[in-house]
Amino acid sequence: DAADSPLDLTICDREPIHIPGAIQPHGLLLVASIEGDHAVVAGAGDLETRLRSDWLGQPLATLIGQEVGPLIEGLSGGLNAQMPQPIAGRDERFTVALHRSSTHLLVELEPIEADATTAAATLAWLDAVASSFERATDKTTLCARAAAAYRTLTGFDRVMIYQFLDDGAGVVVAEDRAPHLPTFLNHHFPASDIPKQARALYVRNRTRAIPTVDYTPAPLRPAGFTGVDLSDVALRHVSPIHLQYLRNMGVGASASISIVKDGLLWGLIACHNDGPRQLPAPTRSAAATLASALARQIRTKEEAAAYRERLQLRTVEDGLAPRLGNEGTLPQIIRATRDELREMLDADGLALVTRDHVEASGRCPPDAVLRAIARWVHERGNEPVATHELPALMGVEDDVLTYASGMIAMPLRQEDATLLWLRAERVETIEWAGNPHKAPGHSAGPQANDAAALTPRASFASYVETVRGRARRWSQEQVEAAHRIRRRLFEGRQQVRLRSLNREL
Ligand code: BLA
Repeated sequence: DAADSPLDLTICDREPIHIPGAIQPHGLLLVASIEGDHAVVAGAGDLETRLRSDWLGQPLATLIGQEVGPLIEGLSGGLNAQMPQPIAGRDERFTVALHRSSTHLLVELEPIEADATTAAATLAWLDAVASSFERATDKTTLCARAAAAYRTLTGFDRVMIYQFLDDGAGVVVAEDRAPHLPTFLNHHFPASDIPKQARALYVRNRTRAIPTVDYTPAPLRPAGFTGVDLSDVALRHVSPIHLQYLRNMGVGASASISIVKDGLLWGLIACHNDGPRQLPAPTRSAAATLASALARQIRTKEEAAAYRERLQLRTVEDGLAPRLGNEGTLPQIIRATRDELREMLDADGLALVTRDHVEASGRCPPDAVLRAIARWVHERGNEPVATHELPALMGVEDDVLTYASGMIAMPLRQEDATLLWLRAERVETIEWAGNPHKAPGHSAGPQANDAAALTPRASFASYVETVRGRARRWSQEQVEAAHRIRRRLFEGRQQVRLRSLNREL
């Protein structure tokens, strides 16, 4: 069964989606020369009926009624300009966007509805929503507000805030949807659903609109222009694999707005509609602006939470400090502070392993296992270790480390000892939208042996995966606090040594 066999998902990463040689046919594309009067040398879409029959070879200004010279002067690439005024076609009005590829000027015409909301009204609304983002007390509230706001702005049936995880997979952290739709809240999606090059494009262009998943692509013509780089073109024809994916999901139109935090793609605002639905250029601009405000507020909320946690940890540390510097042996000091040390980092167990002693508190594996862990830390270079999946890191059965699936290890070199904070296994259930392990398959059609005949998975029904050998993650603040504890213990020991040295002298 091809669908069960592992397959090379890098094939998805290699699809050259920036040069599809065609556009989505709801708009028009003009390809003009960079030089001279910017004569139009190619195009795509129904230009004859919707713009004018003799478009080919015309100077750009004749077709779009405005000079572009001043805009492109001195530019060597990377131009993305939305012209301020729409232009008239035969029976409709178009917004005009200008891009510059390495070889040509690319001019996109997108139909705009007559009753489009005024810019002023949109601005006022954006302002109000942005301040409601600011007032949100935490990230969860913020994302819930964002989902609702984007549903209002776009009018789509379902809006999800989709956050990428470390491994490129992602999870829906907030959702606002029409009542008849099933929920994807908290569902995970594998990394291969949004391949690498697509993610790179979504950093470069902050919105992606697919007004209908059932369309006939409009090829670039005349022939010979199919290799033009359409990276910046909003009308860029969509990967057939992704169109099939959306159809399999039962989605009629899709739009995504990138959430870019500190230059990295943090997530997407993923919008679905049952039937076809446009996301016109002015709305896309508003959506992108709001996404910048959202990204900033996500960062603010994360920083505030980290600050609160740091403050709380510092308070506990300050209370402990005098006792960490006490007279006595290291095991004596740990015995006197072990409960506070353990609770401080929200650990299940705490252990000090010295050459001839194990001092354990809370839920810990047997002494022999604690010794083995300490030995492993030592052999690894005797550096601090923080992990939420120790079995995988040590290459040991999950069952051996049930009480030590998570660990922060602090070697105390001067004392030839290791201090361990441990967290017990928390069997994780991850709800996937469809089974990720048989995710994409090869089509059973005539091209079944062709690598290009990759198909997205057919089912998005909930699939619950059980993951073993993991504990709750340590926060950055907790790991830093463990480092500070180590330093205080070390300084405390130094004081003790100095004092006893002084006494001897
Ligand atoms: C693009 N895949 C996308 C996009 C999303 C997803 C949001 C951006 C385009 C859009 O807005 O529709 C996936 N959609 C999701 C996810 C959610 C969602 C995760 O709503 C969850 C809420 N896709 C596959 C496989 C391949 C693949 C196997 O499943 C490759 C072989 C490809 N996905 C693929 C490609 C694109 C894409 C190529 C880029 C489409 C483009 O911009 O042209």
